Amino acid sequence: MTALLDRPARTAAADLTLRRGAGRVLIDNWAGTSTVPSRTLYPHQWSWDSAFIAIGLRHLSARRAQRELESLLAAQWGDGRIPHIVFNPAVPNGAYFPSPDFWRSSTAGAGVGAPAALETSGIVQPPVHALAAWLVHRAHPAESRRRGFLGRVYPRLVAWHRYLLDRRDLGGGGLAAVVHPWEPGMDNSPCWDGALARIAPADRGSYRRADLDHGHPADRPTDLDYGRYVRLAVDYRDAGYDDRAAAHPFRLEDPCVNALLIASELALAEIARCVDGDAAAHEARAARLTEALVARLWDADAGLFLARDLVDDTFVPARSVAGLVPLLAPGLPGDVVERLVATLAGPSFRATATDLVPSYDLTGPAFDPTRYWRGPAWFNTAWLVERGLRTHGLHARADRIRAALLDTAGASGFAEYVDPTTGAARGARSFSWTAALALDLLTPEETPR
Ligand code: 2M8
Repeated sequence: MTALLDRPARTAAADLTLRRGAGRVLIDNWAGTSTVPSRTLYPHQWSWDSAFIAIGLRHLSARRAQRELESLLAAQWGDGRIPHIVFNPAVPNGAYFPSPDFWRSSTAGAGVGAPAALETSGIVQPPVHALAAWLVHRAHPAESRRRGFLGRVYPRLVAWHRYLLDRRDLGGGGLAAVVHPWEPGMDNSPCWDGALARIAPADRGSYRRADLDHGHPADRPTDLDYGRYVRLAVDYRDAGYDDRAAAHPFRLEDPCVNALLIASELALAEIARCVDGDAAAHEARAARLTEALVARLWDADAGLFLARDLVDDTFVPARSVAGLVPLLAPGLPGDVVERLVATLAGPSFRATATDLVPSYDLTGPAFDPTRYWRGPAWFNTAWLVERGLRTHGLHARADRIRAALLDTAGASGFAEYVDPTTGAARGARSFSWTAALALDLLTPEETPR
């Protein structure tokens, strides 16, 4: 019998303890208008973290969940981009690198509409925000209507998607591209190794890493990779963060980013129905994106979606959890769904000891159970795969991931990520999205997820 079937059923008492613990993490990490991912490692506001956090916060306080998203959207640039970090001016410069004086958004990004009154990074993260806004609304529609929440966020979310589909369709095939490994959120994934190898690293003496003050060097990206991250960010900044001018020597289409865009376009369709927007246009866009995703990123031999490197127009062979996230798209062809489910249940992605989904192929040549996004299991991707399985009515499989996520979130002290082969906690503890997404899965929804 497999570990999947052996997992003991959760008790009401265990759920209550977990709910209290998750709530405590979110309260402790609240910084006044938004939530930090971690008090130690990430002391500012991160874009896709805030979206996941709002999805959990909605069960504690609808008002606070709305503010989480509103504070992020207040940092939106004139060209529609939502920056991946919004800096808290009260936090000392050296607490996180790259810091505001590195990105210089208010001056370097002025030409493309960076806000003048606050500092942000210049790159983006995956578009989970419209999905989060819709879920936040649905938790408390009356409170949402009273505050005019959807009416205020809708135009900003539309502008955000327009940025991704206009300025970032760098391959011309109707998908959004990422231009830095931090953009897809899976920073150190083996998926970026080939494309990063072409980038000359910045001089090691030109910056100081702050992540190693809190994170273990064996878990975090190497110095060589960090140098390349810095080089890409400096060159983008020096091109004024203008996608029409930047060379973008690192440019790829990522399946997770585009799957989230599809899910968020469908959420925008729901929001549009509440605010007199054009729901049909959002649905049509989601359908076109789904077609493009399958046409450009599906690889039947690999059994999952792959990233496409736009520099040489080739598939990236590395198999990562990003390739399973398109389960979120309800319009996927049936045979694609079947293959994804088989891949998920096979030796590459079924970590039998934990039932969690590793970030990278367990049997792949670059697998490392502890190093950042090169194998560890993360809770946000487990939540996305769980939701994707439910999208296709695969509730029994989703239930297993749900139980694994809840058990491991609690046992690991709401770790940032875990070793998928043992469940051992890695990275930061009391990590916000781990707490938020556990809280979300503890709370039944009125309609199936
Ligand atoms: C990690 O990324 C940051 C850079 O954005 C870092 O390594 O310093 C990633 O796990 C990313 O997905 C996440 O949003 C961020 C904050 O939790 O940390």
